[in-house]
Amino acid sequence: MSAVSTRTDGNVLIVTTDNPPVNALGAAVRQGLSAAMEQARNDDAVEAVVIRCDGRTFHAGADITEFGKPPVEPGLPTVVDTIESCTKPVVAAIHGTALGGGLEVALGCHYRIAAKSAKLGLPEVKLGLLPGAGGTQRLPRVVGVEAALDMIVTGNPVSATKAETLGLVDRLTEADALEADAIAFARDIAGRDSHPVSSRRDDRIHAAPDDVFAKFRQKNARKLKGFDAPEACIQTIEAAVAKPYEEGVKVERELFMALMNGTQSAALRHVFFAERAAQKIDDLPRDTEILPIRKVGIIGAGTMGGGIAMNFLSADIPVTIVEMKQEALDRGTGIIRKNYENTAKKGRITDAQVEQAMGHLTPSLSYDDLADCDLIIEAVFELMEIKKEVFTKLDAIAKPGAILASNTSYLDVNEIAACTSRPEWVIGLHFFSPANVMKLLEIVRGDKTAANVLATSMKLAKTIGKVAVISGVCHGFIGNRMLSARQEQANALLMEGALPDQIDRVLLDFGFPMGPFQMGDLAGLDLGWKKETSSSSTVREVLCERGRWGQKTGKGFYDYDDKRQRTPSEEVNAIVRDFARKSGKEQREISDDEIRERLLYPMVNEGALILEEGIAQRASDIDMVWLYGYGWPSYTGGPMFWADTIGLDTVVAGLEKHGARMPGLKLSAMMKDKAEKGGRFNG
Ligand code: T1G
Repeated sequence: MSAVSTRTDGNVLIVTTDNPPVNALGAAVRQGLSAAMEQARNDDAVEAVVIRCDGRTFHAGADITEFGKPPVEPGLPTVVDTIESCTKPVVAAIHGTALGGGLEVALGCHYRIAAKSAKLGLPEVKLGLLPGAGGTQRLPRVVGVEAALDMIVTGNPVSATKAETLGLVDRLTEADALEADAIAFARDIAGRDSHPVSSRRDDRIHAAPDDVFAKFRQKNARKLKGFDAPEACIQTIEAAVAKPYEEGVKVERELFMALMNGTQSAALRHVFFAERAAQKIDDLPRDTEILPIRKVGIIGAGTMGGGIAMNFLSADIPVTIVEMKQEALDRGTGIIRKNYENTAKKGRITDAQVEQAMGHLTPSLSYDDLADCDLIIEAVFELMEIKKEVFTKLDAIAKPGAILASNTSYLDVNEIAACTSRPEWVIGLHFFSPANVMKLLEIVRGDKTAANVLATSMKLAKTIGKVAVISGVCHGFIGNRMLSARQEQANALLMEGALPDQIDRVLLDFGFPMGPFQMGDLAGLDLGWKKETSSSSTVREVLCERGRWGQKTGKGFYDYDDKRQRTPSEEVNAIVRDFARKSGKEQREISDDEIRERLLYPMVNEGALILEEGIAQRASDIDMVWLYGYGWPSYTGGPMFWADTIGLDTVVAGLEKHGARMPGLKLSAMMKDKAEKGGRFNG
C-alpha cells in the first residue's frame, strides 16, 4: 500500500499521505508526492490540488531516520519545487503539526488552510540543522525577516492563529471541517489567473531595518552560545534578503550540508531519539496497567516540596501539601503563589491561570488529609531515619493502591520501602531543583516496585512535562553518582594547584552553565554542615567556619556583589593553598586539558559501571539525565555520546594516564573492552 494516494472530487485532485506515526517525508512519501503532481499536471480534468495527510498530523518533517544514509531521489527540495511550479493552484490542508520539511512542502503550495488547533514551525535548528528544502528562503518572503528569524533560529512552532496573523496561513477552519473546506477553497480559486508563489514574493523581504540581523545576534548571543546551527540559520536569511532566490537556496544547501556532516547535528539527532527511547521500559509489556492519578499528596512544603507541587497544579491535578507547623506551611504555599505570580508578571501565564493553579492546592497540617490520594510524594530532609518515619506513617494512612514515592536524591529506596507493608507500591521520584523548572525526573525502581507503579509514573512524567529516566537503586542513582565521581576529582585538582576559577572555567568553556564550585556556592556550602561538629577537615568546612556559605552569605568559593556576580577570592585561594600544604599535597601548574579529562572521563567511566550493573537501561538514558538534570551541553549529546564521539579508546587512555591521581577509580571492564574493539556505548 503506497504511503501516498490520490482521488478526485470534481475538478480537485486530493493527494493524501498516510505514513504513521507522523507522516514523515521519507523516500516513499516524496516519490508519492512527485507522482501525484505528475498526475495533476497531466490530467486536464484537474484544475486544483489539495495536499493533506491522514492520521494525527500533517507532515512533521523529513524522516530523521534517513539522515546520514545515502540519499534517495527525489530530494525534498525537488519535490517542493515541483509543487510550487505546478500551474494549477495547490492548497495545503494542515492539521496537527506542519514542521520542518512539512512546512516547507506547505510553503511550496500556493495556499495554506489550517485547523485552528494546528501548529506550524521549522524546528531543524533543534536538530543542529537548518531548513534544507527552501524554507530559509521562502519563509522570510512570506512572513517577513523578523518573524522568520524568530521561527527559524528558535525552532519554536507558532499557533495557526498566529500563522494567519503573519500571513503564513490563508484561512483557519475547524479540524473536522478541514478537508471539505480545503476542497471548497481549491475549487473556488481554481479559476483565478494567477496564484501566489512564495519563492517569487518580494513584498515583505525588504521591509526589515538594516540592523535587524546585528540586533538579533546581540539579543540572542548568550542563549545561542556554543551552538553552530543558529548562526548558519541567520546567514541563510541574510542571503534571502541580499540575493535572488536561486542564489539564496545555494547558500542554504551549502550550510545545510556542512551542519549535516558536523558532530553537533549528530549529537542533537541522538538527543531527539534518546528522549523518546527513555520513555520505554524494556521489560514492561506495552499494555501494562496505568493507574489514574486524580489527587496527589506532598509531604514537606520546602523548596523541593513546593516546586514538585507546582508541576501537578499546573497540570490541573489537585494537591494536598502537608507540613508539621503552620508557619512552615504558610511560607511554603506563599512561595508557590509568588512563583506563579512572577511567571504571570513575565506574561507567560495569565492571572486567571495563577488562580486556577492555586485553586487546586490544599494546605494541611495532618497526614490524615492524604488518605484519599492516588500518589503521595515525600520531600522531607534527606536523612534515612526521617524517611523511614514518614513512610511508616504513610503506610498506616494511605489507601490501598496509592503510590508512595520518595524524592530522595541519594538514599536506598529498597530500605525505605522495606519499612512499609506494601514495598511494591513504593518508588523513587527524584525531582531536580527548582523542581517546577528542571525537566528531568529520575524514576527510581526498587527491587519490589510493581510494573503498574512504574508504568504509571512514566506516563505521569509526560503529563507534567518531564523527561523521565528509569534508574535502579544505588547511592545517588544515575546523576548524583556520576556527579560524585566528578566532584572527587574537582576537589583533588584543587589540592594539586588548580584554583576554583580555573576549574569552573574549563567546564564553562566545555558548555556547562556553571562549574562545580559555582554550583556549590549556589546550592549552599553549609548543606549538611554542622557548626558543632565542624573540624576543618575539608576546604568546604573551613569555608563554612569562615562564614563562606556561598551566594546566600555573599561569599563562598567566590565573592559575590549585590547582583550575584562572582569574583575569585584571594582569601579562598590562600585557604586552599594552606590546606594543601598542611595535607602534604604538592601544588603544580595544571593544564586545562588535564582538568577537563579528570573531571569528565571519570564521569563517563561511572556511567559505564552504571550500565554494567544494569542501573540504567541504556547509555542514551544516562545522556538524558545529564542534559536535563545537570546542564550537560546538548550539542555534544551527553556524556556517553560525547565519549563515543571522541572515542572510548581516548577516554580509557586518559583514565590510565591520570590513574595515579585517581586512586579510587575502578575502570569499567565493559568500556575497556569496547575501546579495544572500537565499540560505542550508543549503537
Ligand atoms: N522523522 C522520523 N521519525 C519521527 C519524526 C521524524 N521527523 N518525528 C517523529 N518521529 C517518530 C518518533 O521518533 C516516535 O517514534 C514517533 O514518531 C512519535 O513521535 C529538510 C531537514 C511531531 C511534535 O524536527 O517534534 O525536516 O519512539 O513521540 O510527542 O528541512 O515527534 O514511537 O518509535 O515525538 O506526539 C524536522 C520532529 C525534521 C519534528 C509529535 N521535524 N518530531 O510529538 O510524538 S528535519 C522535526 C516532533 C527536516 C528539512 C529538515 C514530534 C511531533 P517512536 P513523538 P509526539
